[in-house]
Amino acid sequence: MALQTTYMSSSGIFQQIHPWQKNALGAICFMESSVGVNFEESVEIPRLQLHAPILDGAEDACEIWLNNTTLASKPLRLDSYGAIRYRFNDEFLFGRITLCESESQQGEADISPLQQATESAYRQIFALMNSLDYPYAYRFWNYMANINGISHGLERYRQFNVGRKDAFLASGHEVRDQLPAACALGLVDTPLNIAFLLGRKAPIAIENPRQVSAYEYPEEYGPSTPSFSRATLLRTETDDMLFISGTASIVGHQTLHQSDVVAQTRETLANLDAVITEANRILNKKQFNLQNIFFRVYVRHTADFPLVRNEMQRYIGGTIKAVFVQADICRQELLLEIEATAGHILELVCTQP
Ligand code: 3EB
Repeated sequence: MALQTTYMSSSGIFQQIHPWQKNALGAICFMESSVGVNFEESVEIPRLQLHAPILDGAEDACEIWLNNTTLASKPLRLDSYGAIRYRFNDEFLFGRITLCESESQQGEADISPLQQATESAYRQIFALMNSLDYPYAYRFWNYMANINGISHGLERYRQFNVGRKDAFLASGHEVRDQLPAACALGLVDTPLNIAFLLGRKAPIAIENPRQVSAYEYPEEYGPSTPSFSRATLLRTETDDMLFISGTASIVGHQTLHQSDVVAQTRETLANLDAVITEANRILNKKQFNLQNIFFRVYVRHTADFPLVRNEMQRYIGGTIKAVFVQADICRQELLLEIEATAGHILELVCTQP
């Protein structure tokens, strides 16, 4: 068994000495408020701590990435590199980097702080990949403040795209058909926060036949195209893991169903279905479907949450495995974005000690 992911509450994480902790590569935690939570690094796993309301009532939700091969082999190691904290073994590395936008000001004055911070963050990540010999990035999670805001004559998401692309180009990673999966969301009042998953086995990059590849978007979406693929598929000896990028109501390169959150939900699910079908075609078996993948749903307007959930329920049927959080989406007209992981999802790891 290679990678596994699970969800638990942060109180579960902070309870001491859970056996799963020694297999945890890292965590991405969403929480409404930080009050009452002990943020001390009592748990030695790299953790992205994101301020975002959970829409189904929970106080917080942490996605934990586990590597269970380590049960039988060497323990995971924790280390840092520049502003990166990471945990790793011989197969996988999970890292996170947090940069304030004012921290990287040495550059030219006409380059925005967000663009500079983004380029700096990605350059550090690529340098780490080089120095530790993890040649492949499977997945990036990107969170920034005020993603639709405009400064320096450019929307902030587009500034992010310029900084990211420049770092990809500088390090030789801007290769079509070999880009990692990703998502990019806006949160209230956050520094630039990036988590990533690296490895030593090449993934297969997957595109969506219904969509223009993001790295080929026309210039109307900004001066630099977004450096990501629609999904990455990781085949190991024991199983296959699918990392699906943030997916939205985009067909071709155009946003569809402005102001209609139900129709956007349906279109997004059709896109997810198309990506899954593409993965199954490459695997030559019906491995993945909408019922056996785990979703994280980012909803722009809190009030839309019941409409999104109902439409997902209607479209997919059965029990859907999803966490819903409030976040801003990278195009002003987009009302939701859904990312997904398929492979080995643990239903529950956390039990009372
Ligand atoms: C889109 O399809 C919607 O910039 O990393 C989705 C996933 C989106 C990842 C990124 C952006 C990103 O263009 C937005």
